[in-house]
Amino acid sequence: MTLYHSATSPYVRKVMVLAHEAGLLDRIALVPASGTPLDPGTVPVGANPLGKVPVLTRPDGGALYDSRVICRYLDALAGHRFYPTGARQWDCLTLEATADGMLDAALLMVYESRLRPDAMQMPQIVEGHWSKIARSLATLEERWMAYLAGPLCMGQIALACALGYLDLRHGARGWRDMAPQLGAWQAKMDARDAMIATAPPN
Ligand SMILES: N[C@@H](CCC(=O)N[C@@H](CS)C(=O)NCC(=O)O)C(=O)O
Repeated sequence: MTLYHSATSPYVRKVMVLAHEAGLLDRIALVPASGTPLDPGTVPVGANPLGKVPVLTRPDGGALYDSRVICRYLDALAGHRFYPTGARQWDCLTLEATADGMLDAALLMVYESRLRPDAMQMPQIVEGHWSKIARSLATLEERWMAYLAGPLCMGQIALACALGYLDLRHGARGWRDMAPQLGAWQAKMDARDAMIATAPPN
């Protein structure tokens, strides 16, 4: 399999952390790729018309995107270990959706400030995106700590990657002050080999 990869993409990181945890790394070749909404750059748009990474091409030639689909595929290859069934199933999927939504908002904040010329900046949009993240942090802190204390699942991996991306791009916002229990959970996640091996460059 070939994974179109960017070392700073938190969506790629989700895939890489899962591949580490599932023992699938030696089956995946990495190809650097990156783009923005203004220019798909080196992202293979023939494989993913949305022009985003990650993209995974399979041995039979079919391409998979986005990160949630790729992670489901890798989990199936690994024997269905990271998406629980039974009572935890819907919580895991909701947690992954929450983490991905936080990531979407965090990435759009970056695009707003980096891609829009100064004269077209609209701080309200950036703050609106941050509100989504802040509400998610509050909800996770209030209601999700018991779930997060349970066995590792893809929702937890996605959340750890989302919080890592907040540190990378929005560290000045001080998310740990808003969610100290989550901060302690993240510290444990960050100590895992898979998280250390996939930490984004500064
Ligand atoms: N929902 C997608 C989001 C992927 C995504 O936004 N990737 C960013 C890199 S972090 C990208 O390639 N952006 C280019 C663009 O938006 O055109 C997923 O989960 O894979």
